[in-house]
Amino acid sequence: MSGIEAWYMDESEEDQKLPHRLNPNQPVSLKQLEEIGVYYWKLNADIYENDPELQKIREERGYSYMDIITIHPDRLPDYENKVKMFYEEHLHLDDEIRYILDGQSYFDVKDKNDRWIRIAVSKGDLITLPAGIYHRFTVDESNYTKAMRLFVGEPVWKAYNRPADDFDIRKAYVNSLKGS
Ligand code: KMT
Repeated sequence: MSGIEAWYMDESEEDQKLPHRLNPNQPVSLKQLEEIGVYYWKLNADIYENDPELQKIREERGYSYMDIITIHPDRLPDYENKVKMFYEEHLHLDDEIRYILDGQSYFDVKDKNDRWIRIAVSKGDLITLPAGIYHRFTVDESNYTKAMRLFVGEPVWKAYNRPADDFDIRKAYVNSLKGS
């Protein structure tokens, strides 16, 4: 498949790890994601340790830092609490850049009208979320994702839970959507 799949979420309070599709499904295209500043590349995760394509993206975009996180009950201390924490609606002062090396999970982002879009990511997906966008993350029922975390310079992981509307980065992000 070329590309990731995204859809508008239902409002149900069911388990966050479920797909939460509307019925009928309401798909969201890559173009719609780009309009809110979300970008995507498909890479070959089998060769991530020595991949010229990944290297090129990192050089062009200045992604000098990287580490690898394995999100799995046996690999991540305090797993269930972390899974809950990642699912709080929040923003960061910098772009969030994740390259999925194995497994699958969901990134949820808010659209211009404050509706949740769910983005299903799996092995080979590199996704960037812009600084200032409200978003959250969850594993699916497989409870397993291995991801490379990329960053421009020294990483700053701090998350600001909503409401964070007064941050300059939030205002700049909202402004960037105007007219599009
Ligand atoms: C983080 O910073 O650890 C996360 O964003 C969790 C999801 S990484 C696939």
